[in-house]
Amino acid sequence: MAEEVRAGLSARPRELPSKYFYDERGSFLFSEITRLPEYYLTRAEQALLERHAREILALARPRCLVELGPGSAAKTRYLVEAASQAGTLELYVPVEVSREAAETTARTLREGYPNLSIHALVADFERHLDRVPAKHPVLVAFLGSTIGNFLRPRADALLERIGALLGSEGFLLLGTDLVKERGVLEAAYNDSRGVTAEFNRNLLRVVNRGLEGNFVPEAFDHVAFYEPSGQRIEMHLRARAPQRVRLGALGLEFVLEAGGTIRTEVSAKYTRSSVEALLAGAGLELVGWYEGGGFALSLSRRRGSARTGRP
Ligand code: AVJ
Repeated sequence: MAEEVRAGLSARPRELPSKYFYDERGSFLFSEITRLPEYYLTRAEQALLERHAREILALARPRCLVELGPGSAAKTRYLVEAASQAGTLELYVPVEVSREAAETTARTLREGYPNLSIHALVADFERHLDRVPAKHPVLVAFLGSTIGNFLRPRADALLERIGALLGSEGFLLLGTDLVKERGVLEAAYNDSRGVTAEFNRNLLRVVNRGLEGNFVPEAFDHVAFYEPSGQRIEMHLRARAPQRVRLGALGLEFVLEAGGTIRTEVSAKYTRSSVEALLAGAGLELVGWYEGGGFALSLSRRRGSARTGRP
């Protein structure tokens, strides 16, 4: 965290890594976000999983399901349920930065599926995918449009590592939010109850705690807007008044001028062709596309993969 925060705050625009939103309070706030009327993403993806999980699992027939950043296991259930119907699944590996979230996910699934082996991996999936104890064939689930948090070329590098994990037999199930009317996108990140604003400010609390910081979260405004040229939502925090920021653990001190901003998240929006291009850049090819409610699931595998993908 120290090195990422130091690098982010010296960059322009100033940035903080969005993976640190999710401490206990942040995870709670995010689960509140998923229930907001404006935040359609989670409901849309769940509906797609409900409708298509069986077909997807019948194609992929994995022995091992690896889920990157599952958070709460709400969506995982559809996959595990469908996989146990396909009769192939032996091992579930949630990969989570947050130990609490990893353990909660593992516990929830252990109750429902006593015969499934679960190996929770507390790790940053951008760095430690090589630690995944995969049994092949594997299905990697990367849901929630979390891929959208990574700007290119970071997204490309991540997908390449996922491709390596898939090997010649594996499949990737990727959730991506779709480009749509600006008003709909911006409302999803500017909810009327201000939950997203609190979620955004929570990042400063996490950084304060981790790095002996003195950010005053209440002194920042939440700013979220669609950036059409990059096809992405950006979230920023904007200082209402000048602040002298100190991060004790970094020996870092700087002045944030009034109106100065820190970018806390990018959330890319896609089209079918931009998803295909992103996958192709990592040597992956699309084998299934499921779209609805402004969201899409794509199933892909390595180009020239050994398996036909037939049930
Ligand atoms: C969980 C990262 C996909 O980008 O939409 C929700 C997080 N940020 N509201 C997203 C989020 C603001 C979310 N992801």
